[in-house]
Amino acid sequence: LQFEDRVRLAVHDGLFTVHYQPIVNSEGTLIGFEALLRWTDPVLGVVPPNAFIPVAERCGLIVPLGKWVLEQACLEAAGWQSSAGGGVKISVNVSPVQLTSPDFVTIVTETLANTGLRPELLDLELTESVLVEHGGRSAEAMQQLRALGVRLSIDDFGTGYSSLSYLRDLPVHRLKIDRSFVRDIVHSEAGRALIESMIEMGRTLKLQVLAEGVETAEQFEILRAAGCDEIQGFITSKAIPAAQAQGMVDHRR
Ligand code: G
Ligand code: G
Ligand code: MN
Ligand code: NA
Repeated sequence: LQFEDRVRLAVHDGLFTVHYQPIVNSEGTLIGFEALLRWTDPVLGVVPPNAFIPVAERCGLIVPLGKWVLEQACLEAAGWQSSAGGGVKISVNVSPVQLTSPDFVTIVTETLANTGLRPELLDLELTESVLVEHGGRSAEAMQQLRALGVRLSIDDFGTGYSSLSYLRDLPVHRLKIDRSFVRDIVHSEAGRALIESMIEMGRTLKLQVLAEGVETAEQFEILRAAGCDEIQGFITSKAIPAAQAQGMVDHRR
């Protein structure tokens, strides 16, 4: 079987699950989760998203798969609101193929209606690559999503090859600074200066700023002191199954 056919089969057989990685504020309080696809195949074993997402994008399967992730994540997040007294956000990755597919905005609208999730609790993560040419369908979809009240984040911020002009022209709410910028902030002065400048830029533009891949207390403290709003990484937890995420919400203080 070709890899592409394995992906098709896995979608058909319901072998995908959604896991949730916690996001905390600078005080360490849980404020949301990022939904991350997981695939454990009986033949291939655990297949990482970096292996199957590009294939799913190429063969178009990312559209139904992404729709399913969105539905699962919104359903889970709607459940968190009743137990947490509201306010736990959900972030969902959206590939450029999905964003520019003709009925994406309709799918988001219907998913919110069907699950009862408040739009401002849904955050869609877009990569900079989607904004390279920011006329066109991407920009139009982003404006429509903004009108719905949904939040938009730039994922892997700093790694794309796009110009920064989209930060002025498009309705972005949050920057998720790529983990490659976090790795060396404790030991490299230049690394620290760079991430502090990125945080400062975000704040100046009145965007929320999140740092990804935070693994140590020293990194957390540097980011907090620099004014970073939100933290995501192994320091809190890797992505966990839905039942465990629900448990974290239930014990939230
Ligand atoms: O933890 P991790 O290995 O899950 O994620 C690897 C990459 O796969 C990340 O870049 C992440 O954005 C991407 N990814 C994970 N889940 C999804 C998903 O549901 N949709 C899309 N488009 N990308 C995803
Ligand atoms: O690209 P995106 O940010 O959507 O995907 C998140 C990816 O980063 C996932 O593969 C996830 O497992 C991984 N990840 C999350 N937290 C950490 C961390 O603290 N350290 C490292 N090395 N990877 C992380
Ligand atoms: Mn992401
Ligand atoms: Na990232």
